[in-house]
Amino acid sequence: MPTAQERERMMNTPKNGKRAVITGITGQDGSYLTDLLLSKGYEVWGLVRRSSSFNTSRIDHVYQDTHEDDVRLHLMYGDLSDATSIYRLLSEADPHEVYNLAAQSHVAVSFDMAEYTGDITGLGTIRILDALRELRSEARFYQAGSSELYGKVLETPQTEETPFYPRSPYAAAKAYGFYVTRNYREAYDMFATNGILFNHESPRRGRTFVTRKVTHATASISLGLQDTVYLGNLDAKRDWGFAGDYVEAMWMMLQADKPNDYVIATGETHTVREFCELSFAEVGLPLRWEGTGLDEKGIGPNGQVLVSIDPRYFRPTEVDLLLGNPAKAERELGWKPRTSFRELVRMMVASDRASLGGTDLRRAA
Ligand code: NDP
Ligand code: GDR
Repeated sequence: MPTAQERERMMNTPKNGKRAVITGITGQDGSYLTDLLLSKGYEVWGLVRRSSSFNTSRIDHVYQDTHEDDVRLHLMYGDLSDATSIYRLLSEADPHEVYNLAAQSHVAVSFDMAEYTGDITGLGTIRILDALRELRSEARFYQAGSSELYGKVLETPQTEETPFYPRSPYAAAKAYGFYVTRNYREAYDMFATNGILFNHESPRRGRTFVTRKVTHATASISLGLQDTVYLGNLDAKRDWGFAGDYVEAMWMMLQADKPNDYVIATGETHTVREFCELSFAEVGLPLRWEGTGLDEKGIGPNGQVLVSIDPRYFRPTEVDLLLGNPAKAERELGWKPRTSFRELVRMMVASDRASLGGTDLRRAA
């Protein structure tokens, strides 16, 4: 989370007269984008789902009571399944920019909730585009596309020209969102842009995604609170970047002269196994691997089993390898990733250790 000083700076930047709507504001990316836009002087309007428990922890540090003066962050209840709530938010906020980040974003869950994923992750996009059209809004629109679109990859590295081959209900729904965004750009001359973002992680990543699951388990095991973490496919390769860098790319895409589609990636790929190795090494527990297939284990220095396989985490169809080429984004937007893979793992482990009451081992050393 930002320091008190950073928050102070963020909330006290003079307004720049621009309003942005963010769907998915309570998620990982929504929270980083909110920090970024507030620090640039935007007024931010977020769509929040009703939940029986609080679901705003990632944006609590910038929450403002509506009774305060000069409120910069407005939250409205709504849901991407509910066109009326989307329309109401857009008409009230009258935004200059709209970032559609809301989604049922978990690939494995999309196999269990395929229809729901299609409704939110796919149709949710058209509900926003249609509301903008009805309102005759001139807002610039960002659609959160995904490297999952490439699925069973047809070339490596993947670029904006690489054909799609979705491998899950989630990816198929994102393909719909991608194509309607492009279609509304062409049909109605809307400023509608697709970001094709490769995996990006952070201390605010949901704990059921593999990186955070591993860094949280690393912290927990290092503090004696857990023995083993159970994972699925250790051989999957991903191009992992830092979410804080990636939300800057989203903003840059909407400042461009023309709408377009951009790959945002680091240009490096690593296996889940390598991620585990770096993560456990951070807390002084170097891993060695023993066994194969379902019997493979990650063993710690004293022979303890730190990583084990649970086939429950295998997917009916897997995406084996993702590696993006962000050259177009660098050339046209001037965007480049700033955080290395090692720095990302280190940041996540340190944050998880701190949240569990442990010290930062590097500082202590
Ligand atoms: P998260 O899962 O962290 O956040 C998803 C957000 O969507 C949450 O705010 C969630 O609300 C909200 N949401 C879910 N369902 C609905 C609904 N029915 N109506 C309204 N809001 C809903 O995702 P990320 O922040 O990681 O990702 C942001 C977007 O980028 C997503 O669209 C994702 O698919 C896409 N993406 C992400 C990548 C990544 O590596 N992180 C890579 C490429 C694309 P709540 O908090 O209440 O659950
Ligand atoms: P992904 O992210 O499916 O790429 O989607 P996730 O972290 O869930 O999986 C990455 C890879 O790790 C393998 N894996 C496991 N995954 C999870 N969740 N849990 C495990 O225990 C585990 N063990 C191994 C997976 O099989 C997979 O190969 C993320 C989401 O943010 C999407 O919304 C986004 O579009 C894509 O990234 C780009």
